[in-house]
Amino acid sequence: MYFNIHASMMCANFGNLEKEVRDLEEAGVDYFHIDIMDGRYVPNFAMSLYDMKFIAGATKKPLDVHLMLEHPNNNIEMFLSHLRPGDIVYIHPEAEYHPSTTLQKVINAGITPGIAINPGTSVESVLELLRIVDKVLVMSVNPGNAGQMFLPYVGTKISTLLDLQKSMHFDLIWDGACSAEKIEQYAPMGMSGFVLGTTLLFGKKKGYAETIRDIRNMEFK
Ligand code: S6P
Ligand code: MG
Repeated sequence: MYFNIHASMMCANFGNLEKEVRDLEEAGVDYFHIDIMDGRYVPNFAMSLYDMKFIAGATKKPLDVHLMLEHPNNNIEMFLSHLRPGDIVYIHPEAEYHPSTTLQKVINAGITPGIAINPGTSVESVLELLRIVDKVLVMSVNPGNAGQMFLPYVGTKISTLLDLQKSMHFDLIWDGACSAEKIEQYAPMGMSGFVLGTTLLFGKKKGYAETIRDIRNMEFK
C-alpha cells in the first residue's frame, strides 16, 4: 500500500533550509508541503511567496501549497507562476466569494487544484467543489499553527469523505497532528497522503531517514 508523505516545511529548520530540503528528499518524502499564511485568514504568518519559490528551486520533487489567504483570487497568479505541473494548490473555500473561479485559475495554469476543509466546515457546504478538485486536504486541527492537538470530532467527516472519494475521484490528504497511529488507521482506509509536522517528523531524536523508513515499514492490518 503506497501513500504519500508530505513534509510540512513550516516546521523545518530555517537556519539551513537548503540542507533540510536535501535531507528530506534523501529520506524519501514525496511532497514539500508549504503553508502560506497572511495573518488575516489565520492568526499567524508562517511561510510566504519567496520561501515557496526557494524550495521550488531547490528540489525536483512536487510541492503542495496550502494557501491560508483571504481572497486568494486577488494574487494567486504570483504563486502559480513559480509552480510546475504535478504541484498542488489548495485554497480554503470560505476565504473566497467564488472559490470555483479561483480553482479554475489553478487548472488553467496546469497546476493540480485542491481545497482544504477546516474542522468546522461541513462536507455538504463544499460538495460542488469536490467535483472540480483532484485533491482534498482535510484539516484535523484549525489552520494557523503547527503542534496543535488532534480534534477527534473530525473523524466522522473523514469517514464521510473516504466514502465520497469512491464515487467522486479526488484524493484525500491528512493535515494536522498526524501520528504513526493515524497513518496505521487511515492509510488502509484509502487516505492517499499525510502531512507530517512536529508530531511525527520534525524536532525528533530520530533523523528524517529513520522516521520515514519506520513509516514505510509499518505493518498494516
Ligand atoms: C496548520 C498547517 C499544517 C501544519 C501541520 C504541522 O495551519 O496547515 O500543515 O504545518 O499540522 O504538523 P503538526 O504535527 O505539528 O500538527
Ligand atoms: Mg498545511
